[in-house]
Amino acid sequence: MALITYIVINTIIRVFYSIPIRRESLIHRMSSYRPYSIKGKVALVTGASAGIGEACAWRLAEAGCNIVLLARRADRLEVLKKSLVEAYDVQVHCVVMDVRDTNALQALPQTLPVAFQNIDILVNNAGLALGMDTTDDVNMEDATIMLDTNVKAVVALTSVVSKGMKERNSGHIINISSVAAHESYKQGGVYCATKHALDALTVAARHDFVDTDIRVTAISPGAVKTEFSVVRFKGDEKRADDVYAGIKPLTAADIADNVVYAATRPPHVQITEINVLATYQCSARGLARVLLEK
Ligand code: 8X3
Repeated sequence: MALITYIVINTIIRVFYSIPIRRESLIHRMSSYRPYSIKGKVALVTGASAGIGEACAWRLAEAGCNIVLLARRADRLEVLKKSLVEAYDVQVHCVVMDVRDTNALQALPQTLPVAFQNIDILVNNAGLALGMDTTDDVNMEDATIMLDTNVKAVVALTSVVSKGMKERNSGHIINISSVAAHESYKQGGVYCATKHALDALTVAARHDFVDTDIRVTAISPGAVKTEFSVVRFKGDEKRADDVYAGIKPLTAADIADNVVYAATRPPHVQITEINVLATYQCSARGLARVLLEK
């Protein structure tokens, strides 16, 4: 009896003390997981003069990337370039271009300074929504701008940049997509169609590059407060603000964080997609205006 009691107590003591020891060693082993360094890589960001693009430029520069900033607004790009160089001592090159200029886009890599020609990380961020039209009343001018910016430009730039990536057998294509890539909503037909197309392009690229070291990622955010809604509602700030009323929307920095996360996973890890919504959001139009009542 005494022997049995001894064995039971002994076993309990051993189990009790071994749990924390095993936990500690597990924590130690898990904390040795290292993100992939992208220091010295060349990252090209489209739509870099504001919002998500600008936030991506900051975070990628912070991670040590040399950056190609591409956008239409030269003055904003120059200010951003100066700030990035001062803050992180990286190389930055500005390209003032409208991504709807397909010829200029396709000629881009060769026209860059040599140090920037081998693009390692392509962030296809430039994109917009214009208006909220019903199917029977579409503004074709707006529709064409959305299709050209959100789809055609991505096709053209990704094609020419990925050619170099394939030759070097390395690179990462990161497409800034949207919750609208996965669900369509009232008065959003064309915008949702462009983001569905971007999803198709993202998936197809992964198929095309499956036997290479190239990674392809889509980041699909919901309600992010940037110039997006002001542009969609053509300068109507009140309508734009109403989109985010009563919730705490995502910020450009939140999405840039997703981009950096995907880019800094070890080379054998391919983040296919990050779907991110605001906390009081469950779908594109499923927003609980919880903070309005507080
Ligand atoms: C932006 C999100 O819901 O306005 O891509 O389409 S939504």
